[in-house]
Amino acid sequence: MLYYLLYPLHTQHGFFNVFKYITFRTFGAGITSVLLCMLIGPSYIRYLQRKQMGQAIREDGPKTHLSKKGTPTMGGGLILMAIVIPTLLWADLSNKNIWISVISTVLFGIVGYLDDYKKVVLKNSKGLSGRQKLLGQVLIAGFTAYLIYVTRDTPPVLKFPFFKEWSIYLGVLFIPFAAFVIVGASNAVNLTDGLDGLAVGPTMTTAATFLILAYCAGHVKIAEYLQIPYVSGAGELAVFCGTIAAACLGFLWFNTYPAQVFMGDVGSLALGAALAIVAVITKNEILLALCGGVFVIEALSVMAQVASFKITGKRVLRMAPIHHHFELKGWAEPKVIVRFWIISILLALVTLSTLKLR
Ligand code: 57M
Repeated sequence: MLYYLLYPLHTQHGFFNVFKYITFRTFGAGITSVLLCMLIGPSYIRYLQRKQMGQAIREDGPKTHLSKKGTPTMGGGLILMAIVIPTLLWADLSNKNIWISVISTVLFGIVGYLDDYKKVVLKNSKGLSGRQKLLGQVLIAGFTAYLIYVTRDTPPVLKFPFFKEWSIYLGVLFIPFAAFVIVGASNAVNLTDGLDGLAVGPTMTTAATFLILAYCAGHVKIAEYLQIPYVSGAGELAVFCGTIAAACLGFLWFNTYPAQVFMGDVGSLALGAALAIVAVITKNEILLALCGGVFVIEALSVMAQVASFKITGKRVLRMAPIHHHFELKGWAEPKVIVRFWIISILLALVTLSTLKLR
């Protein structure tokens, strides 16, 4: 919005010319996100406490988690506010990628909210059934993938890092593939959100990495120089990624150990979807799996545990997802969290290195 209101003034006052630059608007949006979290956070948490939005803790989890009972959840509402408001304020609203990303992220947040509401307010510990949740995610992801497919101006191909000539032409199969990536990422972040700040860290590093990837993909000269696909209009997603990273940074102020608030499914489902949508639009689905490697490992640990238990009756881990396995090995919660963050930072650096190693 500010782009429309203030950029035209540059003819009278040269300063407003700065609103033309995506970099300036990305920083502006990011700072707005963090400020929103800091300013609204305390009252939002008090609101959740007043409304008794306390987390119920499962008995079969690590015993150290029992002390977390009653921690307010659904803090993801704060994250979504700190993503949507600054994006609408600072991004170029004529950009289709912005609308597809924001609307789909909010819709995923609504699915998560319904699950949280059923669990926390209606005291139905199961929340939405797995089938209901998955159906909602698949429908939203399928519609999002369809929109990206019909509005794209690049061929529907799967690109590979390191091998610039490699690509797989997907055609209309792009739609189910993209939907799978979005639903998979959403659930992977959801599974990862099981320790204080554990999901927020990798989301921040992934969003910051995709801020750079989106900016490069949307810049003709940089895309040509790096020999990556040029995706017109993708650069504006740097503003959106900036708000995701900044909103997570602001939320971490309250979610860091010992957490004053959990994000809830309203946050985790939305954040996973948001990252995946940016990856799909910028043709970086494989880099999403690399950069979001912690999310992938968490999801694979659950699949391995459930498969092994079903086939052999034995567990491969002391408990899945893998962050609980390390807790049961005796690692203190902050140690597990920070070590997973370190891995995410290393994966983000490797992801960025693929821009040159082609
Ligand atoms: C999402 N939710 C956390 C919080 C957060 C198939 C199976 C692997 C499913 C999985 C599951 O239920 N996953 C749901 C993870 C929960 O966090 C809430 O959920 C939101 C995110 N969706 O925002 O509202 C608990 O996580 C802890 N937490 C923190 N700090 C945070 O900042 O400490 C969350 C955020 C919270 C809190 O204790 O209550 C969760 O873990 O449920 N199930 C599991 O992950 C369970 N694993 C399991 O059953 N493993 C089995 C088989 C099925 C694989 C096995 O290993 O044999 C574990 N989770 C729990 N108890 N709570 C272990 C049992």
